Amino acid sequence: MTSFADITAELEKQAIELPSWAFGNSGTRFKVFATPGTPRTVEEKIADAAQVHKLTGLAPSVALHIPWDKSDDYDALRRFAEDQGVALGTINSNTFQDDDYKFGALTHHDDRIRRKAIDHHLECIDIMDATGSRDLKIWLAEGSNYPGQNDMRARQDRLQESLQEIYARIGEEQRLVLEYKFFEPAFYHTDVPDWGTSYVQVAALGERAMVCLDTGHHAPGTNIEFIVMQLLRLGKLGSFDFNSRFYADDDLIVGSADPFQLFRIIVEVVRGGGYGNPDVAFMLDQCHNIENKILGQTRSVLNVQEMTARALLLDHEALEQARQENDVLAANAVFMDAFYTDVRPALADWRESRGLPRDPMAAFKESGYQQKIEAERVGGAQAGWGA
Ligand code: PSV
Ligand code: MN
Repeated sequence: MTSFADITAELEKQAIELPSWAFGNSGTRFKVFATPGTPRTVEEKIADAAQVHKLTGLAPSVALHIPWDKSDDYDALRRFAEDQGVALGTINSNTFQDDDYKFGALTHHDDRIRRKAIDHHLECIDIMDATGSRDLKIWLAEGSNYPGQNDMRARQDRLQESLQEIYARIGEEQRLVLEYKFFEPAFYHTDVPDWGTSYVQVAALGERAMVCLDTGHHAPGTNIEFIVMQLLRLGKLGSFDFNSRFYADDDLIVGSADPFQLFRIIVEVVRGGGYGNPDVAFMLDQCHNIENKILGQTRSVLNVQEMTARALLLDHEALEQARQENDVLAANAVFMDAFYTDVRPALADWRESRGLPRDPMAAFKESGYQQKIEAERVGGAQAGWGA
């Protein structure tokens, strides 16, 4: 049996990157609700993200989205983040909010538009050089809505050409990470719909090109942990965008819709050597449309930590024995025992021993930080999608 004492050293290795956009206003195509205290600037987003790290010790870096988080001085932004106790992380490109990209960006048949999209990515790499970021994350909103609308094959070829040019500019210590999503905003076909397409595209680039797995980007019922296993086996799982879904790309708090799925995913991460491995970045990609954003992010990183602790507690010896004996129910029981272990009291002790609050959610409410930002952040335009 593995005990909690056996896994404390492993827990120290956990680092979860927060998305700057989780702190801005978000919503659906029906309504974006404004909230008092919402950041107006990238600095305010970073300050809020730093609170989550202060409360949990789990979130030492913040991902930026360009142009949402554009700055005149990325060196200064980097120092600002460091002063807050966090680092700047992944740079996310954005080719989904410019009119030019209505019919595609990196796959577009019009060379002018494709050039513009490639240049946007080169600019993102310049930003990475200044912020010290390692990863360029590319998610493409391109595809088509109607059968016959596009030559899907030609678009794959143009995508590879575009990615080659971007990859050629990636530094020795940097990586290109390609995210897939099976639908939305395109409804008939998406140019990078699945892990296989992402894998094929990045494998043709080289070692520093990897796949990003966003947990919300699969059809209902998909065995995501199988994909995790396969990508780790191939050495191509670069990062996770964690979130939860009930129906589509809901971007709800990770571990809220299906905690058991999160457990199964993390078991495969640990099994495949992806845990505590800097090559496999744990990130959140979430929105907090109706709940408090700082608390939403705090809950999220705690959920990931709780499932990680349970996955680390899995009794591999007993599991292996049951497997060797083809004892299906015993193997499943060992698996479920780990999943049902309540690690919350032990994690509260773990936090206390590191000078962190036992209950980070309560500590935030008592800190007065929310009241402070609501009083201070008056006027200006609140950050949100497109801002
Ligand atoms: C697309 O749905 C996505 O998951 C990509 O990662 C984007 O960058 C992000 O959401 C924007 O929230
Ligand atoms: Mn994502």
